[in-house]
Amino acid sequence: MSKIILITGATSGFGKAIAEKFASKGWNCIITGRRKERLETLSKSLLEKNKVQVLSLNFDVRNREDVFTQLSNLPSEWQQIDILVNNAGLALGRDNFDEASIDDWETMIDTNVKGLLYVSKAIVPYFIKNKKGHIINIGSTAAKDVYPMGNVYCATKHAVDSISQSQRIELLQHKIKVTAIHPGAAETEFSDIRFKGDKVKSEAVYAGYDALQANDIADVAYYCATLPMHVCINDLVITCTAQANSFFTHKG
Ligand code: NDP
Ligand code: 8X3
Repeated sequence: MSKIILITGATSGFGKAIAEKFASKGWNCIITGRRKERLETLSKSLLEKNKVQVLSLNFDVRNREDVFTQLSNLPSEWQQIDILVNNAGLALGRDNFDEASIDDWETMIDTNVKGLLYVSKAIVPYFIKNKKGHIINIGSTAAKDVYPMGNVYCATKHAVDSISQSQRIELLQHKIKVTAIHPGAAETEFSDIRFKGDKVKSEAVYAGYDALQANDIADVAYYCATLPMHVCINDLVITCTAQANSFFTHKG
């Protein structure tokens, strides 16, 4: 029987690449995001290319009621879910603490932390009932280092790191694996969103070196997801070769 993966934020970047990777290996995919048209396009392409089943769910992870309405009563054939990838997330702004926008802070906290908690809480009951499951949380190098003008984005990713650790401790009794993948700078729509469409700023982030690509993260997620039952990658930091950590990237 085909395995099932649910990916939040599958309309772009890592989430889309993860859906494409797993579908190419025959996994049935539950894809989610706010942009309905993109979900429909991705769903069509996954079906055409891979002959897998796709369930497309359109919701905002910040909306607690919608998360539980959409996820708590999955059609029975989708309830044997194997993997949850908590990927939906964003950075907004790169400003000093005194100048940063409180609205941006709230959006990051609501999406990266509370959204991840809501989705996990809605899916874990299936894992417990099925006596199997694997949560893959997408953190960041910003979960490991705090960099200047990263304030609340870094805080949300530190929260993802600590939530991953506590999920691992508390869900172990149910045979649920928890993996946190912490990527460094990767060329997706991330910086376009962070800099609110300012192309000069977003393109500068990836200039002068070979940044990670979304497919690199999809490959790593697939590796983590397909290890034997008795093996779990708990915490994994991945950067492009040119990047040592949040502070040091060798350009040129
Ligand atoms: P993208 O902007 O390309 O993709 C972000 C995805 O998150 C989109 O599919 C978007 O879907 C979804 N999303 C954002 N907000 C919400 C929301 N409120 N509800 C539902 N879905 C939402 O960025 P990446 O692929 O790069 O980012 C994916 C994850 O990886 C994020 O958690 C990010 O913090 C993390 N990360 C990114 C790095 C990078 O350098 N790119 C490095 C380290 C970590 P939609 O807008 O349709 O809802
Ligand atoms: C995204 C990578 O360096 O912008 O999490 O924090 S970084």
